[in-house]
Amino acid sequence: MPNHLIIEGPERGVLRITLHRPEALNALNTALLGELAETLTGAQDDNQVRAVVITGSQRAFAAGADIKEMAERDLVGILEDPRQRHWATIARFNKPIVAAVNGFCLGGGCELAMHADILIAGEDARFGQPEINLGIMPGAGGTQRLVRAVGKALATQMVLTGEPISARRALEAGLISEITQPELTLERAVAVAETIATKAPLAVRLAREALHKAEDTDLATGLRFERHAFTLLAGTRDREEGIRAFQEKRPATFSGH
Ligand code: DAK
Repeated sequence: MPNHLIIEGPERGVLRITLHRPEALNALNTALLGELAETLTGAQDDNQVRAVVITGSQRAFAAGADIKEMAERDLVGILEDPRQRHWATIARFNKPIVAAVNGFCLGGGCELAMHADILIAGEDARFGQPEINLGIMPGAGGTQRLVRAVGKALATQMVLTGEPISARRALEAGLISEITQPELTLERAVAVAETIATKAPLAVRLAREALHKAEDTDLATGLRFERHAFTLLAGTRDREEGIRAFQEKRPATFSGH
């Protein structure tokens, strides 16, 4: 049983994971990250889970890595840090993640949010990479994913000054896709995840992989991947079902085959 997460569902194809370390603004200690990695590993093998929502509290999505825990690690401790393995597991998760972000979303918290496929934030959310204030730098993808999400100019300003940006700025820059009233963020994220959960799982999986390719390959390679993935889907029963349902003017029921 996880101690630092609240797990609900899956309901209507959506598993909800709430980060729950209120005493530390959901700072990501090793135990929490391990529980998250384990939960996602289980969700990957569970056909009932078609999408995941990760959220925190109204006050904080997560205020970063646990600084108190980090203080105890020397260079060798960091080299052998089990958190790296947990981050790698989270990054490999192969179903869509929607992040519902309110309040502080800082450091490792911002990096975790950037592992999501879709970010929805309350108007009070603050995104930042304040590691520089501690004499360190982002270590879970913050320099790489942030540049891809908001562009080099804003990412550089955020990483080198440590100053956070507002949800409005994050929306303009492309880090998040929607802003909501803070009390509606989770509801909206769940609704988006439920919509995705009604789609053909194999199409979702391959479309997601193709979208990821756009971030780390050249255009020709990405287009080739898209073409192969598109062709693969021609062999699925869900494609037949989707097209037949359209012709018969009824909603499609996808099976994942
Ligand atoms: N770690 C541990 N405890 C934290 C915390 C954190 N990141 N953030 C907040 N807390 C704790 C506070 O210590 C306080 O607990 P008590 O002292 O009362 O016991 C409680 O949460 C409430 O915080 P505050 O009293 O400070 O609340 P305020 O509203 O006044 O301020 C704040 C909120 C978010 C502005 C402030 O707490 C703050 O600046 N927090 C630190 C934010 C930060 O610097 N985050 C970056 C951490 S470094 C890596 C992967 C990832 C990383 C590195 C390597 N590898 C895989 C290699 C990531 C690094 C980081 O994220």
